[in-house]
Amino acid sequence: MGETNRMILTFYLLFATAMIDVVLARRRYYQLFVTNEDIQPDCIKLNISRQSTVLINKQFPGPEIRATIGDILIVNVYNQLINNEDLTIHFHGVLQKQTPQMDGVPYLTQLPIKSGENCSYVFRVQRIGTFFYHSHIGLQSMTAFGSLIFVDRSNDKIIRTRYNYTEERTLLLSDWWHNDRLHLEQGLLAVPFQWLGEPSAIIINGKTMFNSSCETVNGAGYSVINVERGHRYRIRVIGATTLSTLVFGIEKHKLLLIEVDGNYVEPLSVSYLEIASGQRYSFILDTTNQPIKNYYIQASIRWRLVKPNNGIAILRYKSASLVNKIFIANQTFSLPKETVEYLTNKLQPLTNFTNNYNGGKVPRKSNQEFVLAGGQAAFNGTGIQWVVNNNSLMLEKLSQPKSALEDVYSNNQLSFKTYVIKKGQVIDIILQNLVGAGGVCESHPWHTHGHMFWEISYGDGVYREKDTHLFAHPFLRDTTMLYATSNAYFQYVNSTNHNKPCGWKKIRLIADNPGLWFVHCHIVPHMLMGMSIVLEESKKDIKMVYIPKY
Ligand SMILES: [Cu+2]
Repeated sequence: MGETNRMILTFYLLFATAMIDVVLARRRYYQLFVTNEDIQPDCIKLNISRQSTVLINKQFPGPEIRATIGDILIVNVYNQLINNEDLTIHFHGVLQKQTPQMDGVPYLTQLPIKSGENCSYVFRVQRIGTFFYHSHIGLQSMTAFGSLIFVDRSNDKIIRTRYNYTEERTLLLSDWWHNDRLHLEQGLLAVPFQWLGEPSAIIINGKTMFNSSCETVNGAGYSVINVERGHRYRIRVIGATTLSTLVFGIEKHKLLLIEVDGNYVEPLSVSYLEIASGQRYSFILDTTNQPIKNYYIQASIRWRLVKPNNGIAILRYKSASLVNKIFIANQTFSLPKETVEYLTNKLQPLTNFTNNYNGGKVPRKSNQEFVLAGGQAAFNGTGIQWVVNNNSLMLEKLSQPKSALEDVYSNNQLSFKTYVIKKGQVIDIILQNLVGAGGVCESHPWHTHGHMFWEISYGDGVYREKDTHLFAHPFLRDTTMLYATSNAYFQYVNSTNHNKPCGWKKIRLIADNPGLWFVHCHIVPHMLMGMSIVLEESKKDIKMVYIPKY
């Protein structure tokens, strides 16, 4: 057989194998109806119209989506919003290999779903772990989100056996404002912009009580997590906040941390978690030696000056008396203050775990390195914006007739700057934290679409290559906190470091996923005000595989 013929045959065989694979894979269908609803998640009835709150299937949080590795996931999304609002759904942490068009970023990977229209997101489930889906338009994700759990029989059995847990629970943490969401959104995009202010409440699984003027007996206004003494539980915690970075703890309980952003790590016993927007964790909760009672579950804001302290849920042991405790906001057990570099360099990947990305190996060197310096800048005509390398990228204002992904695919010029990375290369990105317009440093949770990355180094002030000290055991995640390391946010104004850069973090990734990938601060107002860039990866190798729905 000639070389060419053999290549053609190989191609067809590969193609045929892929097709059989797609045909045989199990399909899992979900329908998401997105509507405007009036809700009072923190028990406070307001004298304003809350019709602009966006819910999925009239639930808060939205329904859980759960699938197994290898499944084809089909999520049909119906935009039934009033006010002519656009919609897209992003599957946070899903790498979308070969399906970059399913990433749900408006004008970048798709045109928004218009009011009255619908769209099917179809992709293959490629990795296990804790994820979530959320709207990627405006501030809709304040309430339009839900958990996304991917499992795999053999790997989950290993984990389940190792930690001997029987059941799972999921906690979604979010924040809530006593203002109209659309009004807040318009303020952020106005010239000059109007900041949305601090949230009124921290919400756990769709509930809390703003203050103790609500019903306090039996914890009627709080989410209740039911457990039984003598068991071990896997608790998945999802940071679905719009703005807030939270510390999270359970009264009188230790948390055995086992998963970070969809990657298993060597277990670490902690007394609390810090969860920024976009981050996820799993921990094991052991109820063996605890008195049968009701316990506080608490989430509190850190890294902001004003901190509503009302993020409460209840861990209720089976047979615990319903009236043995009156839960009152602001009187819960105390969680630690701000901790710089909370888990940085303190975890390592779970060893001998077959499902590890890149065989569990961290590339020892990079081929390309660039700095993303995030801060604020004032522009003529638009006033102060959030920027990366002095450029403010606001995707929703692009309003182009085609998605950028389609443009790149057809070799058209893009209307915005991208960061080009090449196939197979190892890329180092330095996230440099710059002082904001008010002279203060803030913390920013940076998220990469299409990629996980290793955190490999960090430091104070301005990044200098000679300051790089590679971590011994880098672990993978997809959302990392860029801390205000020179001085905490709340001390900065009075410090001698005033107006100096606030620290940096270096991350490493492998360019193994051709596409256009959004990289941004996951604080939604910062993202909307431009704190984002686009990775243009291996343009010539971009594939947009359309998987049949049936
Ligand atoms: Cu930010």
